[in-house]
Amino acid sequence: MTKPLRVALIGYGFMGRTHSNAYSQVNHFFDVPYQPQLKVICGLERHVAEAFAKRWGYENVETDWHKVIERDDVDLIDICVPNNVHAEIALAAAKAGKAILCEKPLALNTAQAEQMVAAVEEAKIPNMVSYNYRRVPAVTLAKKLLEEDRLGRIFHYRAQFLQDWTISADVPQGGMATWRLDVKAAGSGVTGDLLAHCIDTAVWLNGGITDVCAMTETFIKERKNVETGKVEPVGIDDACAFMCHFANGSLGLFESTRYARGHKALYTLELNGEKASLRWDLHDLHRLQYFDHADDSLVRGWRSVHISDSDMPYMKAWWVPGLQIGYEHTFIHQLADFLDAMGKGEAVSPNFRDALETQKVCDAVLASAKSGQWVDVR
Ligand code: SOE
Repeated sequence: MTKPLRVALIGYGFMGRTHSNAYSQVNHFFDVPYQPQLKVICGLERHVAEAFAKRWGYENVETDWHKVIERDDVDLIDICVPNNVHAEIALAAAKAGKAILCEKPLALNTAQAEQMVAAVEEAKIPNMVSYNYRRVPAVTLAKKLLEEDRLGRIFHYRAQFLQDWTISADVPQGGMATWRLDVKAAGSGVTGDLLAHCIDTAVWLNGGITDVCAMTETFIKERKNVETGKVEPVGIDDACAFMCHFANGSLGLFESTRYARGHKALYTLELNGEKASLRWDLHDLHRLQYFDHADDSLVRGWRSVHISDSDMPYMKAWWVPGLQIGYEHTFIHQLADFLDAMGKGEAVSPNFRDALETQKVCDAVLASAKSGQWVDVR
């Protein structure tokens, strides 16, 4: 028996679409205890929200998120708006006792994230943050291999997230499509937007990060702001690289940029252990590269494991062996796990508290880039 879960989605951009798709699909593929009901879509522009409601099947349209929180026909608030509004909405939703799914990064900074964690924990409401790449089956498989200690002692963790969409100085900042370039809306540049994904996955796979040493660069110093119409200084980091220590003694190297011509969303990660190594690449997301030193030396080499058989994480729910899935499925997996945990009254990961750890690393990275010193992650 599934119970209805009345959903209010705040934000009708790119993430609003990925989440809406997940609500529509989850019960077709997963036996979860809830059936999402698309109750309300909320966005600033009524005509856009109305078109979105029509396309995805939302019953109601609101333009003021405060009204959404006040509604008693809503159980879950899904926050898909720019980062600077996450905290305000989450605090109000927690006060109203609603479950919350929040897009990443959780907040603009650690202080805000701490307040948000306190609010959801005090209200005892189900909460989750959308670090979706954990739920790529190949990445979940990497976690399983690490839990089985197949890699042995870990020496190195390496991750990159490379894009190239802001190279032109004509790309503006601010507004619906380019708020990620406006420091007031985003909080930071690639550190909060892209490295946050890498950090979330890294901490999940390899444990906590203790200290960091970073550099950032803003290649284009001024851009037109869509909202004010004026050319304004750019406050975000266009690129960031950092090295770090993990609590398990391994060394980490992370790099992210929106200036890597030719790379659109190239998230790669690699772990090198005493017994084995593994490597994953978002452009080939259904494969996990695996090297096992215990293999017969005559045929030893990197294996490219195609993740499609039903014994692979999440794959039992999908098609038949050999047929792969993609990016949008990670949001469906995330929702399935959230609903499942909610039904059992259990916490899901990454929840607000997990995302606070990522926020702390991001803050330490930005502080280190500013000071030029190693910074402890507090
Ligand atoms: C930015 O371009 C972006 O859309 C991020 O905001 C997402 O989190 C990332 O998954 C893809 O790139």
